[in-house]
Amino acid sequence: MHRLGRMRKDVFMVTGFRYGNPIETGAVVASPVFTNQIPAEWTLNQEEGTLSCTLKDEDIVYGLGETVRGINKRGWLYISANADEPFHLEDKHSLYASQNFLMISAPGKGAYAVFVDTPGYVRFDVGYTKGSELVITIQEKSANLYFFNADSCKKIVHGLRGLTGPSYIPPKWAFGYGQSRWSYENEEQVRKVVDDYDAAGIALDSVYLDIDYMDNYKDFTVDEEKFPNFPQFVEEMKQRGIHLVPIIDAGVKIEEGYDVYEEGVAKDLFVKKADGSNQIAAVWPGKVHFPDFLKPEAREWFGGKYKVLLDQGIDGFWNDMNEPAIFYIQDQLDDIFKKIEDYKGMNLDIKTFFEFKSLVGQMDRDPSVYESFYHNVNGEMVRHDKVHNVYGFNMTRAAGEAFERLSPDKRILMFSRSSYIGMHRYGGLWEGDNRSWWSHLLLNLQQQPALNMCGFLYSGADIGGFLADTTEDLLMRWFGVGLFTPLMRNHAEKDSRRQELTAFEHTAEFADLVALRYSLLPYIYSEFMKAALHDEMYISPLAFEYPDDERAAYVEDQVMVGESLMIAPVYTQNAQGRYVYLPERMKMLRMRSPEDFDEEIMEKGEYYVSAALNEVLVFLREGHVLPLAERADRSFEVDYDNLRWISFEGDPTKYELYNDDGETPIKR
Ligand code: MIG
Repeated sequence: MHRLGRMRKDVFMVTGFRYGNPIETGAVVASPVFTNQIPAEWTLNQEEGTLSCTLKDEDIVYGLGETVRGINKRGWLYISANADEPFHLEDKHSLYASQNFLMISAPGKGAYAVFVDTPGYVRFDVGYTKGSELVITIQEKSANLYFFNADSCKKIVHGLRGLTGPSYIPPKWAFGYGQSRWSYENEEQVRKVVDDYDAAGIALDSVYLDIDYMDNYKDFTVDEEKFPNFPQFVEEMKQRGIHLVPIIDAGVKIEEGYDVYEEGVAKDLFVKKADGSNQIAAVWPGKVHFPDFLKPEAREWFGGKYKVLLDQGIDGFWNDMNEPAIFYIQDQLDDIFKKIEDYKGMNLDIKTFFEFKSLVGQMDRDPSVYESFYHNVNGEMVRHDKVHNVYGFNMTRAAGEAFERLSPDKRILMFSRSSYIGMHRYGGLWEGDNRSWWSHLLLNLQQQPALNMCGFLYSGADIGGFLADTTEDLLMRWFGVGLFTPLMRNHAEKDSRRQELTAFEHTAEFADLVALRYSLLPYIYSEFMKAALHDEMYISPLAFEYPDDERAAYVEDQVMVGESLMIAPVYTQNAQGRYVYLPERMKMLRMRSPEDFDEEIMEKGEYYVSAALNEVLVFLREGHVLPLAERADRSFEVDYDNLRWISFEGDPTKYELYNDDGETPIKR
């Protein structure tokens, strides 16, 4: 057991091309060579703002981070325009994030890739208009274009990380199981969650506080009626080994006497309208101002505010609503009220009825409001839509930079909803408001490798689904993925059925599955840390490990986890098992708990494999090992001195087991 140094080989096969006059995003930390040439595979039409290439039939397009559809992105139009989008449906073009990196590769061939670094909107037509054409349209006709070329996808991923910097590393406790709900309303309710988990023997490391912990949705406040002595309550939880993780929203409530509002106004740190006044928008608390996170002074100031909660014992946060999500802006609302007047007394007919209805009905999540406010970028007023996709990144950067000052000796958990490449240095992300749908279990699996490519190693989706009522079988099957995502959090919406593991019939089976997570922790943490320290991936597509295997290249429902494992979750309701492709000889582990699993050696090939509801399918590669710890109730109790090694002709003494105190920040 030892600590790893950072083995940074600055061998990224990248060339830069400055197209137009791009606004810097802060994504890139290295200084690659800029040339005035576009690589042969690509065509840049500077007048049109398009970058295109031809796709061969066998080409696979990887990347684009948190987007809809499969691991292979071919056949759809993806638009980088960060959106508060609670319907993660196949027909959507945008979700919360912009990760403008994609990579093209065919089985047995090398790979080439591009990172389109621009804070504005970008369209990725990946064979959507014409099957054999990839056309990237850059709205602002300006971007730093970074081109990669290598003999493997893995090398390009390594290169992208070299360019954009190392991935965020959370504290070790953030790899434990977390329970969340919108919202646990007060001390009693939080205490009850922990009591219930303890009584049921289900391991737990964290409980999340959603917006209702705040005093009237004011950032960096705590409602004193619900939490009369917050520091003491945080301490009580800490004594029980539980971390409380409060949410922070992007909007700052407009209220006289509220220090964050008053300071932001006094120091001139909010976004502006064209006339230079602070823009008035609305979210949970009603009217808010949005901090201008693109301004370094605003980042420093807002980041400093996390101290209010750090000082009360908090050591983790999640940043929400930072696309930014907006209910309405004041000018738009005034305009709507005016227009409503015009409809008074009218015979609302086929045309006017629907116009009238949409006046209010389509007020929120209206992207045109992004054209009505301004940032200060190096002294220049820049309209929001031109820098839209880096807003959430900079909110999280504000926090990450502040933690380096405020908590130099202790890692702080941070993950965000909105993101852009570069944010991966400051925090992880969760995949937003998914649903209790079987298709979203699969989507969770498919988003993980794409996020890993872009540097977002610490990530995961709301296990069991956020919106809609979950079912016990869906929640249990979700562990087939959730057991392996670095962020393992069960989160659900206010009005949905209770989704705590203690709310269901088969609590003991859930307890066993969570126990399995804790016994896998030495492996998960080792593999995550190696990926973070060496600029590699923790979860990857099969094709990255088996580049010559034509069958593996098109597998959409199995992924590699670390160096030893392949996972194949069951993601359809009422299934008794599933088909699995083994790209090599493997040892199948059908796992029910840390102590209870079957092992079976299987040759390379296609199989139908049965899996009961409480069984997770894990495949151990030949020549590899898997360490398993004994059960633990909290991550800090995991005993590294008593590991049991499952081996498939591997050598445990050769396995690079990584461990550390889980807390000290890692300097890279
Ligand atoms: O749009 O804070 O994605 O996790 O529970 C709802 C309430 C606002 C969205 C987040 C979700 C969170 C919820 N928030």
